[in-house]
Formats: sequence, structure tokens, C-alpha cells
Amino acid sequence: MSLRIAACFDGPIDIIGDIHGEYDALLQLLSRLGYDAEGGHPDGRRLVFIGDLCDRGPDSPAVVEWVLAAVARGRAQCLLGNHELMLLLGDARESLRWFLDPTHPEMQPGGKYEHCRPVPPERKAAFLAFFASLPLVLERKDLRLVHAAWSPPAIQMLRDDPQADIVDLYRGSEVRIEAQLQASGVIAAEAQERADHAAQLSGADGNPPLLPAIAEANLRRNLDNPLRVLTFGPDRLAQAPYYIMERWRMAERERWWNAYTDDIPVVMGHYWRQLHTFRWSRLAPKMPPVFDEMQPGQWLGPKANVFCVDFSVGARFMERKAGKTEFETRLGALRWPERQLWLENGEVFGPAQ
Ligand SMILES: [Mn+2]
Repeated sequence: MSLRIAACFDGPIDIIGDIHGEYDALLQLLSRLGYDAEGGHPDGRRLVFIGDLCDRGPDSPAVVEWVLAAVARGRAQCLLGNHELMLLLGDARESLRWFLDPTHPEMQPGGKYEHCRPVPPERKAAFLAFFASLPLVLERKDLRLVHAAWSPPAIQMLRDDPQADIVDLYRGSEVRIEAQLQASGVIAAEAQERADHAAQLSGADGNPPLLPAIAEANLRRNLDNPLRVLTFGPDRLAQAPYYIMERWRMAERERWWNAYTDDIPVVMGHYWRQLHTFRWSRLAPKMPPVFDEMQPGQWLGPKANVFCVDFSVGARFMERKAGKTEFETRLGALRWPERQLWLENGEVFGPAQ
């Protein structure tokens, strides 16, 4: 068994969705589910965190500390999400500044991330060691768990290299992909497009056309990197370019679950599902929606056996900034094998107990 592919706890579990630093919502949800402060449960239930513990919300350090301690006690398992992966890679995007760059102006009063508590400097090494230890896949007879996408070729690569360091694996994929893009002339064509459309690509208001070499490079850097497929999900060519996380993207998310025909159910996070259809555009103005309208407890795919447990609490900081006190975002947990969706505000959906 690879370090990266672990056996999921047997027995009854509660699978917690993407938390993104919303520590109060985590404590509320754990209390609703019946867990004590150390992650113990009177019925012997155990916790599985689907990844993306941190970034954007007010207290990422507290969330990471709680989960790290529960994992150490054997009360919880936790998957690597794309946000933990970006921290390991030192990818200095704005929502990671609580960890990578706490003195940045955006972290100071008046800045976009002023609400984010920075990591205590003496805990940085422990947090990184914890993230580096996390599996990318958890499996058991009746269930498969992954942060973003169940991809057999990506999982096979992890099986083939069982001891690999996650950052080494990622950088190794990058080197291989860049060499292939170079050899096929895509790098040169991409550079030409970036020069020809420099002004349009430089900011959110640029509105560049769909540029084929940039699109091809985007796709290969995603689809040919197994760790990206598992934690960010696979992409396809975008209908139109869109601006997100400080860059223009020519590729968009593939709805991989529509092609998932295995019998074993998959639970994922990552995809910013909404409990009820709300004004998506206000939270992520230029991001193409990945889901059609869904019922709160709805499963996806041709066999209706793929479940997304991310109910977008990662956008709650924007709701607060907009002055809302009634939130439309939620933190969710899937109770397994009961197949019930529990939310931090006390709502429960799915089969009756
Ligand atoms: Mn994610």
C-alpha cells in the first residue's frame, strides 16, 4: 500500500467537506454530529476530512491544529486538498498568505485578507510535515474518497511509486510535461500568444480571445499531472476564457463524474456546490458553473453514486464582507453508511434514521 493511497477507516464515518479556515463552522458541525473536543464519538464513529482545511476563512491555523491532533489520536483521517498541495509547493497565491506571507499588505487592516489569522511561526514546520504526510486517496470495500477526482491512471502512478515525496512527484511531472510541450512546439507558440496579447492577458478587464496554444499548455499541465488531476480535478477546453486566481484561464473543469460507471461510490469535495441555487455569479463572477441545479442530498453521475460534500463555506468570508449575517454557504458532512447530509446549522437531508 502506498503512503498516498490509504485504507479508509472501517465502520461508520462522517466525511467532512472543505473547511477553508471556517473554524466556528467546524466546531458547530462536530457538535451537531456528536463529537467531543478531542474527536471522540459515543457511538465509535470516526472522522474523515476531504481536504482543503485552510485558506480564505478567518482561522486556518485553528482548523489545521484541530485536525492534526485528531489524526494523531487516531480519531480522524484527512486527505490532501489542492490548497494543502499549494502550500507544500510554496505557490504564493493570495489566499495562502496567512501561511506564506503574513506581512503582505493584503493581510493588514483594510486588505482583502485582513480577517485571516496568520500561522504561528513556530507551527509552520509542523503544519508542513502534516500536509506532506496526507494521503491523496482513501479506499474501502464500499467507498472511494478523493479531494477532487477519481482518476484510475493518476492513482496507478501513485501505486507505482509508493514511497514518493509529494513535492518530488509534482515537480517530476512538471519537468516531464514541460519537456513534452517544448518538443512539440507548444511552448514557443504559447510565448508568441502571450507577447501578441500581453495587454489583454495582464488583468481582470483584458477579455482576451481563446488562444489555442495557451489552452493546450493549460490542458497538458493539468491532465498530464496526476497530482493536479486528483486534487484540482481534470480540465477540458473552456467555452470562453475566464479570469480566476489572478490569471486568464482557457481551460475549465471537466464534469468527470458523468463518465464514472464503476459500482463503488465516490465522495469528493472541491467543487463549490450550493445547497440551494443561489446567486453563484455574485460569489465567483467569472467562473463557469460546474453543477446544474441540484437538490441538497443529490448524488451525481450515470449511477448516481458520486457525492460532492463541499457546500462552499470557503466563500463565507465574502458573505461577511458583503455584510450578510444569514449565510447561504454551508459546511457539510456526509454520514456513511447512512448517506445523510448534515450541515453545521442543524439541517439534515437524505434517508431518515
Ligand atoms: Mn479544493
